[in-house]
Amino acid sequence: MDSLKMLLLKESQQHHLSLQDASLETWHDLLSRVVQKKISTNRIAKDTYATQLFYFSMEFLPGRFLRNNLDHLGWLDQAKSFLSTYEIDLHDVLNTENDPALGNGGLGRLASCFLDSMANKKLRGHGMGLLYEYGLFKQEFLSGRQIELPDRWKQSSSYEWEQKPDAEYTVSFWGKVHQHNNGDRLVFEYTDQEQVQAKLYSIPITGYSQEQVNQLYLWKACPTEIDPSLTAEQQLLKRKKATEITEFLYPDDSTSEGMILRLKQQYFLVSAGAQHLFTLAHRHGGIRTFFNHYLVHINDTHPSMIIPELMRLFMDVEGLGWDEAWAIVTTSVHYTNHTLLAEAMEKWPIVLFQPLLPRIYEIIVEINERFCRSVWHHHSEKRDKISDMAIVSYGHVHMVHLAVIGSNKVNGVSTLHSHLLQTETLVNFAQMNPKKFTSVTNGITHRFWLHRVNPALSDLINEAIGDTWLQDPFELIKLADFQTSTPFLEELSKIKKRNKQTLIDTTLTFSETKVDPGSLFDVHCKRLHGYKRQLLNALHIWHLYTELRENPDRLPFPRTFLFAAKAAPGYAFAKKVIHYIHTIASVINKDATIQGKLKVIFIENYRISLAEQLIPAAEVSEQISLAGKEASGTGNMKLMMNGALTIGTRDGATIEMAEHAGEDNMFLFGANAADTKKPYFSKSYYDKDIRIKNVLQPLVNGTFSDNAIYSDLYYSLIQNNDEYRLLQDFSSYAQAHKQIELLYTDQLLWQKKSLANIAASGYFSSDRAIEDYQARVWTSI
Ligand code: 26V
Repeated sequence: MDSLKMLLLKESQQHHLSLQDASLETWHDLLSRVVQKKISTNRIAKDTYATQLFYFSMEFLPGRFLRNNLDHLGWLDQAKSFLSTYEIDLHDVLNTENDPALGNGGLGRLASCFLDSMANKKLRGHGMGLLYEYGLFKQEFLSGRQIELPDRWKQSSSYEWEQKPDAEYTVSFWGKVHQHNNGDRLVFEYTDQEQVQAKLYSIPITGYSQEQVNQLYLWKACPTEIDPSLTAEQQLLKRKKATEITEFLYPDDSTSEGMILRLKQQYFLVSAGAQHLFTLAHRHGGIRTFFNHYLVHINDTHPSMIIPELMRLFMDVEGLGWDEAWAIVTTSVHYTNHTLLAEAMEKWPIVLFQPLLPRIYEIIVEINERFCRSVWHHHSEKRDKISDMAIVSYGHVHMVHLAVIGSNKVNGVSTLHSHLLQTETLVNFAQMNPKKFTSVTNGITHRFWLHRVNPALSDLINEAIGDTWLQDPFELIKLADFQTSTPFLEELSKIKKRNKQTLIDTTLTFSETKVDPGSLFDVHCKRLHGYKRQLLNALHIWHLYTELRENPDRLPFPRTFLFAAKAAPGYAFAKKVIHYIHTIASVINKDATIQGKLKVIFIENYRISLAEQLIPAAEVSEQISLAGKEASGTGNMKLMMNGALTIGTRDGATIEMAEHAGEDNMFLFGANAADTKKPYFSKSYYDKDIRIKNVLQPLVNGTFSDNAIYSDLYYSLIQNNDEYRLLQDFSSYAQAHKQIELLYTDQLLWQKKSLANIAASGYFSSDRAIEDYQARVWTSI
């Protein structure tokens, strides 16, 4: 077998590259190409006809590829040593790779963690998404304000996406549907349609064994063939209308044009994907046995039009009757819900939907009518609920209802979230068909989020319990035996210190603020959203600051609060919170009277490669959403796995983390989900707690600026009755922080609790989540 060195030399000769003066990017390209070739030869050898799962998602956040693949091929050490003969550091080469930021947050990263676990568990499971030209925006701060810059992630160093020339499909929008009888079957014809070409790209997803190489399939929208009858201007317009479909992730949908573009994206993904599955089905035994060969999973409601699109293909193209088509679709499709927030429940105005997707709309109307009729006849107890459960009602198409009605299984992503889904949000559906609903608590790939991002900790674990945990994360529980071993706990502490220093040297060097590596690192990293309550953290920091101004000795050690978060471009409140955090940071960080006891840093441009640095350095993990709002959270698991102690509410998967690690190894506080149903009057908390008054007054009394720059934050909390109940939890949050401070002075006990968290984190591996999906949802693979 050729060594990596031989392959690199061969490849460089073929491309006439001189390795002596190759740039880091050139090295990256070269390594990528060799790795790709190696993986594709493995792939050909392993193809089988077993059932395949297609995981449809608008988001994927795979992180950088090259490092993962070198590791999986067992080539990391060879690469390091070969490059060092040219005085090149492999790290520098790997760092040139841009993150494919084809996602927004937890939803996208979950999809990528699942792909990793499926490949490692040798399941045939592929991703199906869109190849966005621009990733999620690049965030910069200008005078404390977020500005959004385009993320041209493909333009510089990137991993090569392979185009599949035999997979091209036409996706059609608008136009008129004409149907007529041709003998015994209906024939559909369309006129005046706008057509777009879908081209397929893919990247292999590997696991350690190399026995199963899966694919992340991404579609790119291109114009169909040039029509010579069009003027140059018309051709340009045609090109724009096609390419804009896969230009951006989540284009602004505050206008009708924006909504149409979103709908086009969603339909484009499912139509191209479904046509591809039909092509594969025809190759492998025909479409009538579709469900023996293919499973479709929809990641949230964005791809739920796969249901009417499959119906269209089965009926209009293949000539199946409704009942047979419906039976196949509702056997093959499964749906995961990822949020209960009303604002994220997708619904589209019929006036936009119907003209854009006329045939899909017809099919949805038929699904809806059949569903409503069956409720009327078979669930008479729900007759008065029909309009609330309908897909088409109140002038809108309700995508959650479509997804539920057309899926075989529906699941939430934590025990609490699934419970709320079944007892509140989707209660009528769950009562009618309880067996359809299940729960699968999310998970994260421990190979990436522990072994890869925290190699020192991974080595320590290997020394202690061997390396079988890499394939069986439940093995991590064996670490609990080391809770009484002082040398082990001291080693754990040293690793955390080194990770903190690395973060300081790599990421925080760009900050003007000097951070003490001996300070307690408290990390709040996730999307910026009202319900995630970054503002609660910030208000508490201001409270801590006022205490320190009175008595800097109140804290025996310094604390550093680190934030990293992107706000949706149109979300004014979230952007204001970013600005507020910058403002308090600038006051606190330069105030000499507090003797450096407190530092606040907002790190720019949160993304996977930053999370890789930040999470291993965290000592405290902020999981402080309003109970009942965070469906699961996955950052909570990543931080736990890296030994951070959680300060958190009883929300999402944090509840289950406490069950596994023990409540006394966490700092739980605040109202629970049931409490949040009780009446609430924020002003009463303001009136009775002087600390709250003291932190809120500066928002409006000119402390930070002459104009009322933060009055909107103030009004949201007082006049608008504090939708996310920050004031209700302020006191218990402050109390939990006091407990953190107390515990941190006993380093051995701190490390013991940290180890308890790492040991209990195996349950939160996506390997376990995938096993649960196999047992409860995808029972045929
Ligand atoms: C909804 C919308 C609606 C309008 C604008 C753009 C947009 C983008 C994404 C979404 C779906 C949000 C769903 C989501 O990301 N949920 C998160 O899923 C994670 C994985 O299950 C979970 O850990 C988080 O708790 C949950 O917030």
